[in-house]
Amino acid sequence: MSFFKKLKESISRQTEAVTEKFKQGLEKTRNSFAEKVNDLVYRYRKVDEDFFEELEEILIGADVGVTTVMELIDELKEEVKRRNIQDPREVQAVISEKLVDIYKGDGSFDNELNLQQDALTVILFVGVNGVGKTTTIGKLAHKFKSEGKKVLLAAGDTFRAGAIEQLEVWGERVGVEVIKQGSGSDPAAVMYDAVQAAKARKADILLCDTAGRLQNKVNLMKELEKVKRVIEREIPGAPHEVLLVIDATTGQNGLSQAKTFREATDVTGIVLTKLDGTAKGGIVLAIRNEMDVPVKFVGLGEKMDDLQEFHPEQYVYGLFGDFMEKQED
Ligand SMILES: Nc1nc2c(ncn2[C@@H]2O[C@H](COP(=O)(O)OP(=O)(O)OP(=O)(O)O)[C@@H](O)[C@H]2O)c(=O)[nH]1
Ligand SMILES: [Mg+2]
Repeated sequence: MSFFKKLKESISRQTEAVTEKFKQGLEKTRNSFAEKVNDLVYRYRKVDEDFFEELEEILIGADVGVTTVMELIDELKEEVKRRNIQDPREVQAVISEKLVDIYKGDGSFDNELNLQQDALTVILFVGVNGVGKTTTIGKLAHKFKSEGKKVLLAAGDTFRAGAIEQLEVWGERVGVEVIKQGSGSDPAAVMYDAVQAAKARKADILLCDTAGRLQNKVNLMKELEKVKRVIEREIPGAPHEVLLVIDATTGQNGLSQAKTFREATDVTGIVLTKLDGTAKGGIVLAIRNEMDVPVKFVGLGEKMDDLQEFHPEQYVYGLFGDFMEKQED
């Protein structure tokens, strides 16, 4: 079976609406990155060094990350040799295939959330200011609620003016309760309250917001540790997920922030927001490869249902699907 057929088969496990979301959200990246690859494979007559050099530039330009690009190019060269590919247009399918492979790695990678059965699941959101933590919490609350789960939000950002109110707006919009204290109060105390409330109300999910900025980075990391300890003490094994939120539009910069966070706390997954706002959506692959933490969700817009579970096949199809359909004709 061709890779394209396999790709279509695996995305057909999700609804058309999901496929459409990925396609729309990836429009900017598709228009630059995928379009350039397409142009490249039609422009060249044979698969030579120049071809690979240009491809390398395109990939780096899409923020795939130098290390990942080198690896990808090496594997592509090997594959081209092995399959004796002469026609550059045939390389496009191999590129798509390798992008999925790189993401999936040895297959041990899991984008599913660690949800507790018949018990409270606590999810902590961390990340620098403005990346989309609060918005992601609102979107996820909506998703869980529409699945019939009882959701509670914890207003752990007591530092930034307006942060508590922003979470409350989401709480109202979605119809879930927000546990809060006054601005400037101790976030660890807010978390303590929130965990007690979640237990008392028999909630299924507690989503905890945190500050993205404090006086300095050391304080921020210390505060996160403290918040985490309080949750752990109240519920052994919690937080069940620590999701690091990264803004895709900040590219390689976001990646280095992510590394700082990973060093300070045990990050269990990444939420990559604002993919819709960047032409450099290759950052997904750089994160996967350089962080070794799965991207669990991607933000593909500002609306409530614009947060999607990340599927590498949907991603690659969203980028190259149209071009591949044309080639198949
Ligand atoms: N286009 C787009 N915008 C997004 C997405 N996710 C979040 N945003 C926007 O990003 C901006 C910042 O989002 P917040 O949720 O306030 O970010 P935050 O991390 O909580 O920021 P702080 O509270 O300051 O630390 C808002 O205007 C959101 O609407 C996304 O996936 N796509
Ligand atoms: Mg916030």
